Amino acid sequence: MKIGIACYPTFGGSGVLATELGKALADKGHSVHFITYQQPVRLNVFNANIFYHEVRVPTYPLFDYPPYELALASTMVDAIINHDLDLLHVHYAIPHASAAYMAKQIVKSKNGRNIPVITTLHGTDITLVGKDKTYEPVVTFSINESDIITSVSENLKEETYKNFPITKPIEVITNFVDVARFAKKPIDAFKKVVAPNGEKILLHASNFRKVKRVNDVVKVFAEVNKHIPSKLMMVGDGPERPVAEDLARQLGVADDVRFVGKQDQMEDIMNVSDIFLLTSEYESFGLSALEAMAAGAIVISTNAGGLPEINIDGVTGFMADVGDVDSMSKKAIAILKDDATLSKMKNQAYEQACKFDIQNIIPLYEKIYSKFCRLDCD
Ligand code: GMT
Repeated sequence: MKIGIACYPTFGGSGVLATELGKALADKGHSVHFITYQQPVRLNVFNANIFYHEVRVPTYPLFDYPPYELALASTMVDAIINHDLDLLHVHYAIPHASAAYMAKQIVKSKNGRNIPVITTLHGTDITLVGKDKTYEPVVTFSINESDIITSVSENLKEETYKNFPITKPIEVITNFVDVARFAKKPIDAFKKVVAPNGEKILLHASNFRKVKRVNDVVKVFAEVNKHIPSKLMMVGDGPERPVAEDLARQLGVADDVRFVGKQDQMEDIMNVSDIFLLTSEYESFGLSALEAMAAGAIVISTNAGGLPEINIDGVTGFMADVGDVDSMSKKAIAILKDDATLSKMKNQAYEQACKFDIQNIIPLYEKIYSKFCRLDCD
């Protein structure tokens, strides 16, 4: 089939997921057309089935706010008509679902075709930004106008019904991970650079926004570090990074914490890590935690949102209430002192990740797409 994918091109989970989905579909022979303002970060391969349509937003002195959504809708129309797309799959409702609605109406008026729109809800488009009164009417309308709505976890589906008057069914298709990519042998030389004396390695990766509570990550680590020779890798960037760096200095652990910024080779970093820390106030799913599990790290997380759907307390890691730094620290210290149980739980984390392997999830999207297969589509 010929599939248009609109997403954010950044390191955020929704963009990563959309890009990995597009790459996998292209590998299976579908033509995939990415429509976004920048080459997606995970679109790092050449594949003859992948096309990229850049959304350019011309500026004008009158525009304090250049109208990205209009440029996006126009680029969608161009891709749909000139590449004869079968459907449009948009990731993260804002502004992709409303732009898709506009594109659908324009295509209908131009050539009478009713292009199917699939909207995948990812998290903050519902739980944070979407329910803000400023956006809510447009978000509700455009979700309801989508031909199919999917969400990445059961929890997000519930949150959507709770916060928006959605009149259609929402299908849960969970996020996925390419286990074959993440489950590699750790690179010893890399491990030596991070932990030269065989220290345990803790890891956090995110966009360092408030919702991630990165200060809790640093606090947990500072406690662990008092009892266990250890290092903390902080991957990613965002508004809370300077605060977390300050806190690491205040707590006297700055020498054992590395803020390494945005990284492409997440699998290599995750492979050498023992514990992935995710202290978020909310996660619809927690894709980074799933990737860490596929790489063989256990997860210590909060029990917020959809995290209990992937992290099984006492099996693949541990969970605690949001803000319960004490409990997360104690669990981390206990498991890092017990190599046999740590190794067993790492295997269990890997097994759990396998249930979310890309090979199991892509066919679920293909099944949805096939509902819109035209006579000549393959
Ligand atoms: O806010 C973020 O963490 C980024 C955001 C995104 O859309 O880029 O992530 C959301 O979508 C991811 C992929 O589906 C989920 O794994 C994250 O849990 C979700 N983030 C939140 O719900 C906070």
